Amino acid sequence: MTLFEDPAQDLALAPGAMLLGRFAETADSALLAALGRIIAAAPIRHMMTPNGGQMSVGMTNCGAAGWVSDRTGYRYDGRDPETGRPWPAMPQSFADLATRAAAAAGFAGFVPDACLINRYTAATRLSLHQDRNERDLGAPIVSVSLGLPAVFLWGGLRRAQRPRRVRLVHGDVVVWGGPARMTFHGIDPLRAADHALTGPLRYNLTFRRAL
Ligand code: MD3
Ligand code: FE
Repeated sequence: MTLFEDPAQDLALAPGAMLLGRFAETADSALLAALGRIIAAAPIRHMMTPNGGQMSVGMTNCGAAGWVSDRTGYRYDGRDPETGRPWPAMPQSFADLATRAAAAAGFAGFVPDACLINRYTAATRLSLHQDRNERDLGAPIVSVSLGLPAVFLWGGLRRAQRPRRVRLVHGDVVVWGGPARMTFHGIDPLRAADHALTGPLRYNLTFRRAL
């Protein structure tokens, strides 16, 4: 037993779910620089939900396919509906990080074809949901947190199950696969603060095998 536990430790949250503490921290500046180029080509927007509401999370995508929500439903689409052009290519540095993280969590050979970029400002939240629009549910999802910390809601396989709360900080990577792939999850309203690299923002990148 250690007296001072390393906060940047890997943690098996559940079978198939692994927190790789600060796995992406050394790459943070490069990731944020690449993110800036993606957002310049495919700006962050607040998508409509099928119910007619607007998402409080700002979103964009890179890669061969991007997650899209509109009045007709949720889907992956090769083009940005705002511009009609293909989403920006996934930077090799993004794909490499996702592949390395998945391998570290026991999912060798993960090659993402979609990266959803979520942007949170103060009070932005993401209600409990499952990610079920991907064609290959056998592949994991890799999530990378950058900027302000957030409280992750981690539920069960049924929506009614009360979620656990897990704090995610800058550089944390979480890999969700196998029996954890269909767990309900969300993000509590973001608390206003100032981060050295992102100011008032939190970004989350989720790497997926969608096509
Ligand atoms: C567990 N994003 O984009 S990341 C999402 O921080 C999403 O922006 C949150 O939920 C965010 O869909 C949470 C952690 C995460 C992502 C995908 C999962 C956990 C997951 C898919 C299945 C199970
Ligand atoms: Fe999700």
